[in-house]
This record gives sequence, C-alpha cells and structure tokens, in this order.
Amino acid sequence: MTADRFVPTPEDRFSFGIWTVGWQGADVFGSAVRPPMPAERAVRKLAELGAYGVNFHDNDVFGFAAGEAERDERVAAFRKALAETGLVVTTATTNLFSHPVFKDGGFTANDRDVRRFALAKVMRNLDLAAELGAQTYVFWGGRDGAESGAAKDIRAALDRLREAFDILTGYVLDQGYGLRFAIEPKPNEPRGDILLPTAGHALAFINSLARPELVGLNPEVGHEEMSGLNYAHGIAQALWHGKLFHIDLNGQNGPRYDQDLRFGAGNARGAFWVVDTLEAGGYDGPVHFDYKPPRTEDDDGVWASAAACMRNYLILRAKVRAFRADPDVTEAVRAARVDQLARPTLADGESWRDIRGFVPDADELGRQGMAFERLDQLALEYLYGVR
Ligand SMILES: [Mn+2]
Repeated sequence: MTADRFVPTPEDRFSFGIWTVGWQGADVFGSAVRPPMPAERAVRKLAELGAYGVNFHDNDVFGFAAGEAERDERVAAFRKALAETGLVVTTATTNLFSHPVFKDGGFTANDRDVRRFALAKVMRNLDLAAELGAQTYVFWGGRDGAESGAAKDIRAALDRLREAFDILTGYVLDQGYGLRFAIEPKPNEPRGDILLPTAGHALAFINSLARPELVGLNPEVGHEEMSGLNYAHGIAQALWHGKLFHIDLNGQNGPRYDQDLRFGAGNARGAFWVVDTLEAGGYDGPVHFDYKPPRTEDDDGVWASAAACMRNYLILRAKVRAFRADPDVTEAVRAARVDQLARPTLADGESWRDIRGFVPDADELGRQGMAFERLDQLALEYLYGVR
C-alpha cells in the first residue's frame, strides 16, 4: 500500500475564511440551504482536515447587533477552539457589506456618517485581529461602487478611499500593531461596478497612499478571471512590486458571476500555473482559500469541498514540481529561449547610442520558431496525468 501523498499538514500553511465553510447558501434566487455554523465549529473541523489557519470577518464570529456580553462570549468560544486545535489566525477582515447601512458602500458611501461608522467598525476589529495574532488585514470593498453614472463621483470616492486607508494605517501605527493591509480587487458583484476592479487598478491606487509600504494586494483567482485576466500573471506582477501580501485561491469558469468554486475546479490549467508561480518563490503568506461550497451540498459536502481545495493544491504542486524537474522540460525551456529574457537588453556600459542603429537579420529572426507549443504540451501532459 502506498501512502497518500496528498494529505495536508500544518506545514503546508493552508488557511480558510470562516465564511467559506460557514456559507449557508443564500443567493439572489434562493434562501439558505444549510444551518448557521458557529466559528468555533469551523475551526475544529478545519483543524481535523489538516488546515493551518483561519481568516475571519468580525461578523463571522459575532452578529452585527451583538451586545458587549454576547460579543465577548462568541469571541471566547472562537479563542477556545483556536487554542485547543492550534489553528492560527493568519488574517482578518471587516464585514462592510451585509447590513443595509452599507448598501452604498463603507469607505465611499455618499453619506458621511456611514463612512465614519465603517472606519469605527474596522478599527474595532483591527484591535481583535491584533489580539488574535493576525499578520494581514484584508479590505474587500464589495459595496464600494455604483450601478449608475451620476450617483457616484468616482474621483471623490477615490479621495475618500485614500483617506480611509491613510486613517487606518495611521491607526495601526499609533496602536503599535504589526498588521499590514491587503486590498482585494473585484470587478463587479454585488455592485454593478466596484472601485479598484483589478489587481492593476489597486496597485496604482496604493502608490497614492500616505504609507504605501503598509498596503499590498490580496488577489482572488475568481475575481481576476471574472475580468478575463490571467491570475498567475497578476500575482507574478504583484510579487514583482513586492505587493503580494495575501492570496485568495478558488475556482472560476471565465467571465460570469463570482462562482467561488473549490480551488482546482473551474480553470484547471490556470490553477496549474498559479501553483507554478507560487512555487517559484517570493510569497510567504498563508495558502488561503476563499471559496463557497455550492448550495447543492449538505454538511458532508461542505467538508468534502474544503478538503478538496487543499488536496487539489497538493496534487497540482506535485505535478508542477515533476514538470520543473523533468529534463525534457529543461531542454524545452532552453529551446524556447526563456532564459534569454533574464539577460538585460543592453550590455554593461552600453546606452541607447549603442543600439540606435542596430539592424539584425530580421527575416532570419522572423523565420525562427519559438518552440512554445512543445513546452506547453509538456505542461498539459503533466496536468492530464500522462507524464
Ligand atoms: Mn469570489
């Protein structure tokens, strides 16, 4: 009997949002299909499955309307489960989207009192996040957007968004918290159009902040693919900027509603290159899943899908490692001249003057194939399981 190679361990640093397995399945067309899941139950079950950590919204642990006593009781139950299982709180975030008060957004609501309340709600949960040892604090401004043109002054909204980040980075510094912020882009849903719709928009926005060093990205597979973008390229660019602070792995089938499938479902080929990009190094955060067990599933199905996120990552990791270690791949990479791209276009000491008049044999260069197909086929054959 061979040992199962795809069993997760805490060393793999897999983490889940409490809201993922806790999703009750209510959607636009139907009500909840599963009972509420207390945060402490999610923690215990995820620990059994081999997870390392969790991420939570304030209201995953206690309700929006909870009084102080109820809040303390809920947080105590969450803490107890963490202590008993050894699961780590890697990350936290704020629910600035469920309650009707946030129907026009949190940081960019037209109503100033809503914005002030949103900031207060974040600060309160930053205190808890720091207490529980979180390293990263995620911002998903799902309601920060619009359905119509004149209702939202986008430039003023970006001013308020910048103001919010500047206030909150100031807050964590004043409080001495070691937290860094990660912006999660999404193009639409629940708003018709959401601000900072892609990783690229968010990267540019970060440069306008007072403390850009404290703010990075939390790109989600499905959110980038909803825009038809290449997630592996997105996280590679975030790494290149030193801005990949967190990742949200899940599955998506192209531009359509946010499917939040388990990781490895949906765009499987894209998932292979996501794991390859992460295996290449530079990301040291948790391998975090933000998916939703489909509403067809009962409690058993919830845990089957959570386990499958981790299992699919480990399967893809084994395939990626085998692909990269294969001498045929090494040869194909060389034939594709991939290594040549690492060489600067100008030699040491050269300037534009040295190449201003450069004329290669363009016809000969044009005749040479790039041999990319052979290389890509090798990757697909690993993915399809025939190599
Ligand atoms: Mn999503």
